[in-house]
Amino acid sequence: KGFCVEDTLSDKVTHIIAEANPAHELWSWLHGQSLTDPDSTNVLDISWFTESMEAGRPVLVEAKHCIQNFPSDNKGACVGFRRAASVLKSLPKPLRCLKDMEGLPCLGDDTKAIIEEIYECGSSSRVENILSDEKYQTLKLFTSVFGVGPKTGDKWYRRGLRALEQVHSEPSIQLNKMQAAGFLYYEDISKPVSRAEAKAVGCIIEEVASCFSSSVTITLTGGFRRGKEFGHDVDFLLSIPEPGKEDGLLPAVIDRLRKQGILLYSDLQESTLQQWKRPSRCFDSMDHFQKCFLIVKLWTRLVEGHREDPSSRRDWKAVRVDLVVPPVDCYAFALLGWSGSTFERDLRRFARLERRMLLDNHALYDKTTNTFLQAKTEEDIFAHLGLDYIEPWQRNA
Ligand code: DCT
Ligand code: MG
Repeated sequence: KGFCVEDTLSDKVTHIIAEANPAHELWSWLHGQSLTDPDSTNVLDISWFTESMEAGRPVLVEAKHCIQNFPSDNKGACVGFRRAASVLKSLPKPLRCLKDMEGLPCLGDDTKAIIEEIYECGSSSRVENILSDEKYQTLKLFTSVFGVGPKTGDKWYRRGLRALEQVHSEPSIQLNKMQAAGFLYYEDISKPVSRAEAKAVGCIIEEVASCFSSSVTITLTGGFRRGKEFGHDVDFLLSIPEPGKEDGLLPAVIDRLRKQGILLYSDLQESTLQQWKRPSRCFDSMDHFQKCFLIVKLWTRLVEGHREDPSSRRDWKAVRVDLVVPPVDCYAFALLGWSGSTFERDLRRFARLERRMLLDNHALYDKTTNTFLQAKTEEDIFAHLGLDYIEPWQRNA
């Protein structure tokens, strides 16, 4: 949403999940690297998680976090703090006193000063200043609307607008269709979606998709597949075994949801797979599958464990839903990509740097043999990469 500075990690660095029994290969690779930041002469201190590994502690450490916290003078305070926060989050238990900071990697002087202040005064003045900064607050508010990115948020801020009501009542502002839906259903879609709600949405999508073809399968992806209990939306992959038959699926799903009176917003994006393959296939962080971004009306009575709330004005909730339809030969790659989180990006980097392979949401290409490697399952992809399989719940970065 624009508050995150894009990762500028060294290309030398990849993702590792170190548990009691880690992915040893990644681990050894990490050790074999010269962990020097390209922008400075600092050398990353990995002694802290080496110790954890050697002690065989079941510490879920993401080496990425440690590396991201690698101090560097010119990457800005934002990245430094984000990295420090990641290290703190990856600790098996919270810091109890200042002494617990000792030996932790990548906590720079600025971060340490903030932690010290929090221990001494209960809060950090620097953090409080940012949180109460008007521009920060306004951009956070504006970009919380579906369809509003940092650029639009900043434009509205520079025009002197500070509240959503002001934007809404400003006659010169033309909201696009997405932003209009974002405002209309703001209250609902800014609330987290629960797993029970995701399940109820899954039943609806399954039912409407099966009207198109009984062979459609739907798979819950995104954060829920990684075991999260709440998300900001619900992501599904839809798949049809017969190649070529997927084209009409999403229009049919959208049409049926509309006829049922539960389609509040839809944005269908046709597949650009064919055009993009010509004249040459390139590897891309965007995918080219047919997909749609929806807001659906979910009747609360359909949600398992739902209790009637007499004070509630409505018996439904607007929920954001993303549906993606990859062709069957891309299914495993799409599943890996859409299961997130940033794990996929690190896996791509590992593939490229360590295996001379290119990975994206569509395919895996081996540059050494100049061949596309087929995969029916995510396990096949990990096997091609020579890695132990990493379960979705272990991919929460
Ligand atoms: N993704 C992708 N290509 C896109 C959009 C998303 O590969 N064009 C991946 C990244 C994560 C995953 O799909 C789902 O996206 P989100 O719903 O944004 O992330 P999430 O992990 O499901 O987060 P949340 O729980 O908040 O929904
Ligand atoms: Mg999601």
